[in-house]
Amino acid sequence: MKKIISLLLAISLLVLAVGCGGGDQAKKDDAKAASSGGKQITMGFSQIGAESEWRTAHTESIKSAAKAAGINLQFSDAQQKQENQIKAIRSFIAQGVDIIAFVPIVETGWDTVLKEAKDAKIPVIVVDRDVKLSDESLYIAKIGTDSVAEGKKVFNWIDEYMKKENKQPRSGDKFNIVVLEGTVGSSVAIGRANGFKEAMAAAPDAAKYTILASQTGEFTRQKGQEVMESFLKSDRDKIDILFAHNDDMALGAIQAIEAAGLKPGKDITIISIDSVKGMFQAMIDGKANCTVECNPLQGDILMETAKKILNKEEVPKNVYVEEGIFPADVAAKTLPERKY
Ligand code: GYE
Repeated sequence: MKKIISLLLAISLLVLAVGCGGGDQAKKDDAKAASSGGKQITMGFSQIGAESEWRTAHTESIKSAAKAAGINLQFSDAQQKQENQIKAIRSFIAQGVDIIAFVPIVETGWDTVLKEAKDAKIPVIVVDRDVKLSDESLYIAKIGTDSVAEGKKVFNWIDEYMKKENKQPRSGDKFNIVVLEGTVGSSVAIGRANGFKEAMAAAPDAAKYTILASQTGEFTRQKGQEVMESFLKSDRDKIDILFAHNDDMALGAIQAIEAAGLKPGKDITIISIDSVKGMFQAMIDGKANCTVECNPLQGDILMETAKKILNKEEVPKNVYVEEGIFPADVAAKTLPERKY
């Protein structure tokens, strides 16, 4: 099923790319397509904030895609607070926008406000993260990434790498893992943690690994550094592996590891998720080992989906964007091709 959706996505992105390649005429056509019944489409979009390099790329993708599609975007930044997102969605409803899209900072607590949107007959698209609702019909479509799959990829890569490099635990007989988690209650932090643990439990050599400590670093560089400092204070000579739920926290942690007199990427194997340019540079510098891709370029598919919904066309309930994995040995070759 996922393969089919990926294929459909690839086809629609291709169609989009072709559609955008025709210069002025293509732009005029897009603008025409973006108006329903002669009126320009207005989309209310609630973003969660600007906590990471990934988020900056995500916001940029949404804004430029809206422009290219001729959609009037009402953009609101919630500064990491769910209550601000709920306020923004209420104000979009009061304004009577044509469609609402939002990134749910946490999984739960959306039923009431989404019911208000439904009552006002405004369709809702969930972007990037997942929601847990009592009634799935409160949103039309979800566009984003598969965080459970990302967490699994992280563990499986670690297991393969430790064997390939013939790594030995720094103390005792098990590899000690520390985890920097994302925002508490967010679907991505929950999914990445669960995917990682599931893959670990299913591995034939599961007994070789143990999670020594796991704490939130709130997806920021600063908090990642602080929490890693505290991990190192108690377990400096035990930690073998760091799994950070995003690259920014890994980059903060690298500073803490160096300050503790250890070699990031060597004494401690480091893997995180996102694949932003900063992490590629850290890998080129020999300070990190791998990044699992999480694709923030969701703008075009979001605008395309919004137009289809307003044209009363069928859209898939869940669209996952395609994602890769980049170990350090491909970093130098891959960095010039990276778009974020
Ligand atoms: O991994 C992280 C960001 O929701 C997938 O949020 C997104 C995550 C991303 O701040 O860097």
